[in-house]
Order: sequence, then structure tokens, then C-alpha cells
Amino acid sequence: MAENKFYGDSATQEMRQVAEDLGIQTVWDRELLQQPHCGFGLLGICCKNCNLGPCRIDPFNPNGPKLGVCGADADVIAARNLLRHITAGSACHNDHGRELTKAFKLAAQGKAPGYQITDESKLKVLAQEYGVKVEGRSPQDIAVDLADRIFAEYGQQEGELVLIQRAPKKTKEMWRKLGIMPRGIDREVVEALARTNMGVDNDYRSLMRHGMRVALSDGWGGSMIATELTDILFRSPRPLDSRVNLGVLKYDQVNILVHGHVPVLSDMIAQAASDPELIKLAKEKGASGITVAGICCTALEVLIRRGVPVAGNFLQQELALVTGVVEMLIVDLQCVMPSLPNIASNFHTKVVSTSPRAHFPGSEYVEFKEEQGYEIAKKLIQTAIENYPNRNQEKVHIPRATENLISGFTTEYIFEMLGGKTLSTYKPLNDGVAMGRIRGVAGVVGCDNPKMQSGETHIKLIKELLKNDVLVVQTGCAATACGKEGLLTPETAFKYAGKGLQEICEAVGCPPILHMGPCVDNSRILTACCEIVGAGGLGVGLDELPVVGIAPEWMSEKAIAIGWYFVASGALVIFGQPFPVYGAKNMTNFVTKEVEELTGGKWAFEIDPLKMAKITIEHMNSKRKALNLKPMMYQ
Ligand code: BF8
Repeated sequence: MAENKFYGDSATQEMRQVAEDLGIQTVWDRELLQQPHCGFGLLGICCKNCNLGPCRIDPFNPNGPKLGVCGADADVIAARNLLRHITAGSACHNDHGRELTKAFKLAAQGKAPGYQITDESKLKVLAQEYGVKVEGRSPQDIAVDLADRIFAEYGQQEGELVLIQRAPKKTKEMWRKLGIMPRGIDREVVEALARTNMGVDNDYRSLMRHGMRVALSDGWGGSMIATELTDILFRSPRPLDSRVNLGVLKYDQVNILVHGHVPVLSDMIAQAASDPELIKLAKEKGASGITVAGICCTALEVLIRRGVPVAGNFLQQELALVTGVVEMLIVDLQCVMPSLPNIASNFHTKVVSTSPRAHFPGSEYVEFKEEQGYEIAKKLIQTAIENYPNRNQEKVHIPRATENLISGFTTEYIFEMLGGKTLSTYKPLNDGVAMGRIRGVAGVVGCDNPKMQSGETHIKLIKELLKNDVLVVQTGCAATACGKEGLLTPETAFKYAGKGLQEICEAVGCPPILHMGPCVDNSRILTACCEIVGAGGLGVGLDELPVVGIAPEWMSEKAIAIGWYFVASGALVIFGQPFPVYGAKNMTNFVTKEVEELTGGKWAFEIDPLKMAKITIEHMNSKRKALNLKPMMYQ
């Protein structure tokens, strides 16, 4: 294999070569075929919202069109398009939260036998926040009422969301003043679609204000609900070890991949895989056991709670099949490439889709129902085992690369980590920031993207941040990218951390990079920021914190929604590539400057990871200065 012919970690490079040798087209090949990408699309100035068009604004030719047929200018077109992106992303997270609420209610009613309430104390805290009576009641009764309150919040028309009340007073007042406090979850999504219809909301600022309201209904609504209920149902994570990268697949075992997002399915598969009957069957078929591994965010759900290994992130989903050792790929929804059944057809791999919302031609469809969760999971695993003898040994190729990683840091666990079991506090972290040992906290999150150097962007960025005493929190495919580099082990991360960060991490016993879970668990970053404000000494609003969110290789509309809920909550958010906006001058000014006057947060776009780090550091320095904190101790 030619050295550095491909970007990415060594397993990715190796498997891209195998795919090429087998004549299998992958995401990188298709990306090349799309180049150059449509310029109007990249700039955000094409509109196909009605049949007066499709229209485009031509920013290059002075005589070209500057208005759509209806009269919409570049700013209105870009704002409408962007609001639709935010809405689609938020809808995904909100629907994920709805699915969890459904499973949670069925479990509480005793109608979903494989699921139980495992974290009763978290259940009680959440129930009280929702105004559900807890004293003298069984967890099941509390949970049924709680589920109904949450369902009602999806359809709520007036008022404010419950979990957004966790935000500091100053931040909530800002949202109320701006009129962007979300009133209900579904309501904001519907209103966004109505506003972006031709001839409804024709003011880019107004469209963006609603964009922030939709995004807030995701971060402090659907995503936070998903996180809380997943913890209650499947246990609250605590740090644990596991392994990551394609090398977790096994030559002599039945390999089953779970891919997608909602853990209602993946957790059940992980549970059923240890059923003695199934292990016996696997042995009868000549395998030494069953390996379940994950792709994308559902991988991280079962990683942080069960230590299930991660086979790969978004860009590795096709390559996992190219190993030729996957007996079954079980998918639900989100970030699942439509190309997978076609790639699987080169091998013995069965692709099974399970969600009534997400169908994949070329796959087998087995609808997943919580009521028969364990049975369905067992049946699927049995079919996978029976497929094991069909493996074509000539097409088998597993790359060696795997790394250890530690994951499972939650807002609640950070309390324990910092303060010990008796003293529940974020104060040591705040003191570390105030005294100049830690510069600030960066969330390095989001996807991996073939337009970028597939993972290397994350690694270069994070090493630079650690060197400059920035504590890093991670979620999603960005976390997997760093895991594959070995950065999610305390030893490796310490190697790159500056002296101040090292001192704090050693004193409190935490690694300098905290893996907090899948993308819906970005809500944990919000609640951790609330705890930091609550611990005192670093301002009274979220906008005052030296905190930056970065998605170096974002690709999904969900990343846009996440970025916007952080900007609306007062953070600087950096994307490696801009979302489509640069063709609209006033909109560009709004998202990168003007919005800061409203929420304290804003956007920056920068492709170079070292420059991303520089923007982060400068932003943290300016926040530190505004808070009148001590200069950095060692720099
Ligand atoms: O929600 S990081 S590629 S897997 S969108 Fe998708 Fe991006 Fe991965 Fe999860 Ni998040």
C-alpha cells in the first residue's frame, strides 16, 4: 500500500485500499465525483421553496439576478435555508427524545419486559422538575406520569420548557427578552416550516431568531430529554474502559454491528448477545463467541453504559462491511448511508433495518417493537449466527488497529470526580480556571467528513488545545476520532497537556479529555456549564464562561442545530467549514458578529485546526479578561 495515499487513521487507510482493490466505491470516491460542489448551494443562495423558481442569486456577475422571482434577496434565501437546516437537525434529536419517552412509558407500564428503570434517584430528580409527585409512590407510577408530562411538552403551545429552567437566571432572562424561549417542542419545528414557506417571514433577523428558538428546543428539550431518560432506563454512565476501531471485529466470532442512534434497539442487542443459548448456538456453528460492536452514535450509547467496543465513526460504516466479517448490520436511523445494502451485497453480510421511519431498499426490514424487544433482538442475533458459515474467507480482511479508551463522563459524575463522594461540587474546576491553571473548556464534537482530513483535524486541534491548558470535553464521531488516536486514555492525553492542566487533572484525578457520549449528550455539556456557573466565581450567565464549541468536520444538519443551541446559549462555536451562508452578506454578518450582541455567542468558520485553536484561545482569553481572572499561570 502506498504510504499516505489516503487520509485518516491506519485502519481507515488500510480498508480504503482493500475497497479499492475490490472495486467497491466508498464515500470518498463519491465525494470526488461531486467536485466541484455546486457554488450556489455552498453559498446558501439557491432557493427551491416554490415553483416560481428554482432561483439563485448570482454574487459574481454584476448583471446577474440579485433577487428571486418573488423578490427574496440573498439574505432572506440564506436565512430560510438555514432555518430549515436547523429545523431538520432539531427534529431528529426531538424525535429521538420522543422514542425514548415512548420506551420509558412502556417499561413503566410493564409492557416492555426487557426494559427497566435502573436509576431511581435520577428518575425522582427529573420527576420533581416536571412537577410529578414522588413521595410514597412506586418508580413505575412516577415514571408513567413523568412520561405523560413529557409527551404533553412536545405538544405544548404556550409557556416554557421544563428543563431549560436549569439555565442560569441571566441566560433565561436574555431568552425571554429576545422572544426566543421555546414554548413547546413540536410547535417550534412546525412554526419554522410555516415561516420559511414563500412569502411568510421575509426578515432574515426574525428567521434567525426563530432558528435559535428551534435549536434551544432541541438542546434544552428533545436532546436533554433523550439523555435523561436513557440514563434512567439503561443506567447512568460512569467512566469505563473499552476499545475502538475496526480491529475490534473478530476473525473467529460472529460479528454484529449496531448502527444509528436510538439505544432502545442497540442496548437490547447488546443485552441479548450474552444469552447463553445464543452463545451455544454460535459455538455449534464454529464460532468462538459473539461480538457486538457499534458504528456512529448508537455505538457511543452502548459504549458509555456497557463498554461495548466501537467499530468506527461515520466515515467507517462502509469500511466495516468491507472487512467481510460482519454477519449482520442492524440499523435504526440517522447518519446511516444509503449505500450500505449495495456494499453488503459484495459479502455475506445481512443488513437489517428496524425503524418504521427509516427504510433502506436492499435491506431486510424487521420492525423493532419495545414490547417484544428482547425476543426480536434474540431472533436477529440467531439469524446473524446462522449466517456465520456463509462468510467468504477469501474476502476477509480485518485491520489490526484498535486503541483503548475511557468514556462515560456525565455532569453528575464530574461532581463526584471533582469533589469526592461526600463533597459534591464543581468548585475545584472553577478554581482551576480562576487561578489560571485551566484556560477554559472546549467541546470538540460532531462528525467526520470526507471533505476534511478525516479525523486528523480533530487530533491536531485537540493536541494544540491541551498544550494551551484547555480542558476538552467530547461527544459523537469527533470523540471516536480521538479515541482511535489513543487520545482518550489519561496517559496519552497527559503527554500533550500543559503544566496547569496537568496539575489540576492530577489533583482531582481526571483525564484532560472527557468523553461524554453520543451527540444527544451534548446536552450534558449544557448542564455541566450550568453547574460551573452555579459553583460561582466565573460570572452569572452562560455567555460569560470561557467556553467554546468546535465541530471541525461537521456534516449533518444535526450539527447545525447543536451549534445554534450553543450560540443561542452564549458560546462561540467554530465550524471547520461554513454552513451555506457566505453568499448573503448581511446574514454572514449576523451569524459571525451581530448575534453576539443578542446572546453573547457567535459563529466562526475556520478550516485549519491550528487556527481553530488560536481562535479558541483568544476567545477564552477575552472571556477571562472580562471576568477579571488571574493571568495563565504557566504561559
Ligand atoms: O449524531 S457526529 S456523523 S453519528 S451527526 Fe452522525 Fe455527526 Fe457522527 Fe451521531 Ni452526530
